[in-house]
Amino acid sequence: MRQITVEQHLDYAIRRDGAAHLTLIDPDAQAPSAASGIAEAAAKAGSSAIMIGGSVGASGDILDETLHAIRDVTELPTILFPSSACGLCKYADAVFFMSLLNSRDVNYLIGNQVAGAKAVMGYGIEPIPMAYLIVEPGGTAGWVGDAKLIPREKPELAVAYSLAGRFLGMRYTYLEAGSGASDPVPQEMIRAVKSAGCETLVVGGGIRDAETARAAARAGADIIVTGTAVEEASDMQSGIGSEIEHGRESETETQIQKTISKFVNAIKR
Ligand code: 1GP
Repeated sequence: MRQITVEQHLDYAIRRDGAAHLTLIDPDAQAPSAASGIAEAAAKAGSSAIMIGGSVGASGDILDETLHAIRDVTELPTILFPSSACGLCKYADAVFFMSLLNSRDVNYLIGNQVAGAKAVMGYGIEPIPMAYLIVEPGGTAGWVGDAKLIPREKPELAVAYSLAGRFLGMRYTYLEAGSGASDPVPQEMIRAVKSAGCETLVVGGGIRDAETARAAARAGADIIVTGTAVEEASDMQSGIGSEIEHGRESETETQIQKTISKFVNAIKR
């Protein structure tokens, strides 16, 4: 039993370091054994929690098995990042209980939340209320969520959505450019949303290097999410691993860890 909530754990990390890093694992992107390697490296590198989710295929057995594999190797909190009620899992600690406020589809605004609320209660998962906003280019999440993408040059629209979320009781705002986005969320937009009083601002999508992560944190992001960069490091690591077989596993292990460490260190105050 945790002594503090996951939200308190994240608040503490943000207060201590200026910003926190979350490692995103898409259960559909690798085998559970590889996911556990990423989680272990994330813990060693100083990531504050593991986010688990994906736009398609992140549900059922593979989700359960990925959660088990992660929990076997680390005590870092696990936070679900579901694209629908199917992305819920009783083995997680918390869930970003989010509404995609700029969706045109009622299912992403409130339908899935209604479908999943009883499960969240029954499983005893901590819900963290979040306004989820998808910004251009938006990627798969934008397409699946039928988002009316926030134009990159319109920070005032992101501010209006974030304020609306806050007034509805959402303590978190997530500015999402889409996984693997060619352009991350603009700094000006991050600055505007944070200056307007957003309590906890999460930024992700297309953050591939330490400089971009640092710039987002300096602009006002409280939490930086990276998925693709870590996945690529993991793929590279398994490539190296299969070439050299056994023996240098601990050396190759550091590929993922190094990648995550760069983000963690870059965003520290
Ligand atoms: C996607 O914001 C996250 O929901 C992470 O994006 O995969 O581009 O790091 P990346």
